Amino acid sequence: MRIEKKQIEEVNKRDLKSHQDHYNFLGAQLTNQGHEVDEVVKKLSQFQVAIPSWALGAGGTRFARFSYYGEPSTLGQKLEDVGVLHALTKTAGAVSLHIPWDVPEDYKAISELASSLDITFDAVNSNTFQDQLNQKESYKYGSLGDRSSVVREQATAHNIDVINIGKKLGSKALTVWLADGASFPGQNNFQESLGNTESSLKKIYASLPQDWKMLIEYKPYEPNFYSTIIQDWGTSFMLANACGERATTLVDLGHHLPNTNIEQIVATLMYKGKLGGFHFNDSKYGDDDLTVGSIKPYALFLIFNELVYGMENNPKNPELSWMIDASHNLKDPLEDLIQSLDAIQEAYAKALLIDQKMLKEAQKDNDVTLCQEILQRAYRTDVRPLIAEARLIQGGAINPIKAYRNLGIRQNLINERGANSKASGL
Ligand SMILES: [Mn+2]
Repeated sequence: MRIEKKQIEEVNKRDLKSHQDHYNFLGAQLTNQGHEVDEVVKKLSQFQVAIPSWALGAGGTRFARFSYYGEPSTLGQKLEDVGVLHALTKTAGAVSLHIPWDVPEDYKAISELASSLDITFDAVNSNTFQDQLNQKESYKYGSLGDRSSVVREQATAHNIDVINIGKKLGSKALTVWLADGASFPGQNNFQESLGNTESSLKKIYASLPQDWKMLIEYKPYEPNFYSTIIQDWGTSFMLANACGERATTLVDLGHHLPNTNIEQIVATLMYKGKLGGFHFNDSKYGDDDLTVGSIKPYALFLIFNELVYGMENNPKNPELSWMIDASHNLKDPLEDLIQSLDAIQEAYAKALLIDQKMLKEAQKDNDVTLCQEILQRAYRTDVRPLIAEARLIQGGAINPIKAYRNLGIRQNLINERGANSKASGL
């Protein structure tokens, strides 16, 4: 399955006039307000977000998994799906692999396929939250933080294997997320668990290539419900500092307790040059893994405000790894990912429209009302023509969901792969 450029051009024809009218109107307005519209569009077209290999099939809940037809069942098919997303949106130019679900059989073939689709390999993810077939030690009670040194060694060796696999594909980062924790008080000794985790991470870090980052993800609860060893940004930050310069914190939007001020966490980490990666999704109650921007788009905008400020003003922070980390139970996974990519671009575009100079002045004058007005003026701008323009100039679709449907992509995938094909993963 591969979308040809002329197929997209054909679909775009129908919307071209209307798009141009909207874009010209908005462009003139923004130019009058002092914005450099071409610059904003250029930034939008450069912003690439990695698609995780596990988001291409239907996810599940604790209760059931309802599969989606025509899911990719091989790594090659997963890359083709990312290729579809990238062809339509031009913002999904990377894939994030999960090991052991995505170990390539033929590295050369996989690398060639990825580059023919204009896709690079972003962070590789290790997995010590479940046991693999024929695995010697079980992760039932822990992995990198387990009280048994044999379990810790196995989990450490797995992470080093993942680095070696990523090296062969040109990846430059390892993401570590641990399920380690306790479901009941008294189950673990907190200080011992944290110490074990720290020393395991240091051993992995020692095997990290010089041009790689290690991304340490945190999460307050689940699958353990009483405590998680790396429960918050502070713990992740502390562990990253203990490991070294190339170890950083990864913020996953769903990994916070309700109402946490995530934008402030972003600012704090960037101030210290320690925000290394970002996982996009949305949530109402917990780690719900819903479509980006579907529940709290204003919070996403405020987060992007801090990201944009940090990227433009703080050279101390490393370049970030961006990824969508979502799961789909009801929607076509590819449609869901297109919606997420769109929401990310929308929040980014709006953040780029905040008049930083005027905001600084208003802050200096303690004009709180004006500060809020400046943010909300940017937020209330309908930026969709800018995003469509960014896609269009790169050969993408003006309206990717519409193009996806008009081109009958899912039906094509079902014809190719069959109705019953299933994606590996959760
Ligand atoms: Mn995540």
